[in-house]
Amino acid sequence: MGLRLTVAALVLSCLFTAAPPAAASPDAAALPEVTPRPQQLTANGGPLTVPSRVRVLTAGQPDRPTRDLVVSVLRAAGATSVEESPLPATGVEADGLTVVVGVIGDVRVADALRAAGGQVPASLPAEGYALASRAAPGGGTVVLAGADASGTYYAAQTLRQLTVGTTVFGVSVVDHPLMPLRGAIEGFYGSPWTHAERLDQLAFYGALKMNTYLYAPKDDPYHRERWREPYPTQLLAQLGELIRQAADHHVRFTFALSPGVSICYSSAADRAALEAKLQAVYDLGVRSFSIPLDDISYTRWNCAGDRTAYGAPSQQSAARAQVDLLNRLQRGFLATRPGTQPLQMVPTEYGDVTETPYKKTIREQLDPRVEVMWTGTDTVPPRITVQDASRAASVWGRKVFLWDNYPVNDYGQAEGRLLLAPYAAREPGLHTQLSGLVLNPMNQAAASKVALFGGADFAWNDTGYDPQRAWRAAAAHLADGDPSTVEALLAFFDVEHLAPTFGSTPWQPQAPQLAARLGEFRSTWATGAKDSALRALRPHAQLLTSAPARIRTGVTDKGFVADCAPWLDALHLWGTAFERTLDALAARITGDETSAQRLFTEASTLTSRAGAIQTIPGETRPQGPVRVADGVLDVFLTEARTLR
Ligand code: LTM
Repeated sequence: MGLRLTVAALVLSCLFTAAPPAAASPDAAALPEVTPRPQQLTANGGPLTVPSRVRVLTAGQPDRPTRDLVVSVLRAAGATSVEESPLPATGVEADGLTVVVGVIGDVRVADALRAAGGQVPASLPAEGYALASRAAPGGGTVVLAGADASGTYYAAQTLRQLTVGTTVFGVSVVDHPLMPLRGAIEGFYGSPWTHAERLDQLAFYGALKMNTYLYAPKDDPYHRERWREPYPTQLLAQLGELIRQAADHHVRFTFALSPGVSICYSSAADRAALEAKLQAVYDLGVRSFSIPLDDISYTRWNCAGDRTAYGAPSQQSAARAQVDLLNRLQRGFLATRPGTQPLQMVPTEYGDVTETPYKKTIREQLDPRVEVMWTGTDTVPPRITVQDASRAASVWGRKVFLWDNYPVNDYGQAEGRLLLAPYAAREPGLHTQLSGLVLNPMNQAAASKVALFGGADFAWNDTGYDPQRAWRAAAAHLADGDPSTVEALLAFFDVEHLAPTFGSTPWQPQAPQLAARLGEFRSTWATGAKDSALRALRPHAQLLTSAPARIRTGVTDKGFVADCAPWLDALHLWGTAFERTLDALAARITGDETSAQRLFTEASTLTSRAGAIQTIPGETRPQGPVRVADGVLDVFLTEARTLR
C-alpha cells in the first residue's frame, strides 16, 4: 500500500505542522511527518540519495513482509538493483548505499546503528525500534534495528515515510508504542465490510503500526445469531485469506464469537460447539480470540439448566455463568494450544464504571489473564479521561481494553452522517490505564480511515498526540500528498464533522471551520462593509462547490470516493446553493432585488435537491438523507434571505 509522500506533500505537511515531533532537534521541523508520531526523532545530517544499486544486509532472518517492504521502498525511490546478503561480522562496505536490517539484540546491528549516528537505547520495549540514516560521499547507511520482528517491520514503515522521491532523510529515531494493543474492531451493526475492504484495511493497519484487527461484525450471522454453525467452506477460505493478510502486515487477527444471544452456559454441547468454532480458525492460524457478551439480556436464561447451575436469573448469576465459560476457555482451550494470546471479552456492562454485583463477580472470579473491553463512561462517550480509565481499571481489576465507539455510525443519531472529525477528546496519558485501544469504525470502511489515522497515532504515542496534525496527515495520505486535494478533503471533513452521542448533544460540533467563517461574515456585514464580507466568504463557497470533483480525481483511495459518493454529490449542490446565495446578496447590495429573488430561488431548488440525496441502499445502517454542514450552512442560507 502506498503512503507515498510527494515533495509537494512534504512542503504542505511542513506548512501545517502544529508542533515538531516529540524530542525533535531544531532542524527536524524540515523532516517529513511520520505517523504515528515517533517517541524520539532527531535530524542526523543531510539527506541520502538512493542510487540505482543498493545493498541490503540482513542479520538473522528478518521476515518476508519486512524484507519485501524494504525492497519496495528502495525500488520506489529509484533503485533498480537491490542485492540482499547476510550482514558480515565486521566491515560494512563504505561505498554506495547500504541498508542493514535486523534486531537490535544482534551486536552487529547495534554496531552498525552506532556507526550510522543512531542511538542504541539501553532497553527497547516490545515492537520498538531504532533507525538511523546517514549520508556519506557516494551513498550512506540506513540501519533498521527492531526490538523484535514487529519492531523491525515498523522501522521499515518509518523508512517508507522518510523516503520522499529519491531521497531518504537523515535521521536518528528511537521509538516504541505506548499501548500494547492498537487497531480496529469491526464491531458495528449493519452491512459488514466486504472481503476486499478487509484486505485493504489490514494493509492500512500495518502501515500505521496498528497490530490488532478484531473480527466481530454484528450482522455476520455466523458470528452472533448462528454462532454454533460452522462457517461454510467459501467463507472459511476467505477468513483464511484475511488471517494471512493480517500476518503479512504484522496485524493480529482476533476472531470474536458472540454466543450470548442463545448460549446455554451449563451445556457441554454448547461449550463444545463454541470450541469447535474457535478450533476451525485456530487451524487457519488465528491465535487471538474474543468472546463479546455485549447487547444481550443478562437477566433471563436461555435454558433451564442454567438456573440449576447458577441460580435464579440475575446480573450476578449471569456474571458467574460468563466467568465459568470464559475461565474454561482461558484455562482449557487456550492454555493447551501453543502460541495463543490471552482471551478477550466484552462484558454485558461495558459502558460505565459503576460498581455492581455483576462487575464485582467478574473482577473477583475472572481469570486475571483475560482482557476486559470497555467503551468509556457511555456507549458513545463525549470524552475519555485518564481518571475514567483508572476507575474502569479498578472496577474490572485490571487495565481495560478500550473499545472506542468512534467513528461508528450505526445508531439513530448518526443517520445520514459520515463521521470525519479528527479522533479527539481522549486524554493523553490513557496508556497508563489501558491495555489497548481499538476503534469501532463505520460501515464505510475507507471513509473510516480518517479517524483510524488518529486512533493509530494516539494508541502509539498518546502523550505526543495532536488531533489536528493527525487529521491533516490523514488527508495527505488519502490525497497522496496533492495540496489541492488535501485542501478539498479538509473542507469536506469539516462539513461532516459532527459526532453524535446517544443523547441529543454531539461530542464534536458540526462544521467548525465553516461556522467560524460565517461568524466573521456576520460581524463584517453588520458593520456595513457588505462587499468586503461577501469577498471574504466567496472563496470558501467556491471551495465547497469544487471540492467533490477535486476529491473524485485527486484521492488515490477509490474506496474512499465510493464510500463518500452521496455526500460528495450533496456537497456540490450545497456549495452551489451557497454561491447563488452570495450572488443574491451581491445583487441586493446593488439594489437589484429582482435578480436577488431569482438567485435565492435557485439556491432553494439546489438545497431541495441536496436534501433528497439518500445514503447508499444496503450499505449503511440506519439509512436516510445525507447530511452536510447541517445546522450551519442550511441555517445561514435561510438567514441570508433576510439580510439587508
Ligand atoms: O459498543 C458495544 C460494546 N456494542 C455495540 C456496538 O456493536 C455498536 O456498534 C455500538 C454503536 O452503536 N454500540 C454498541 O452498544
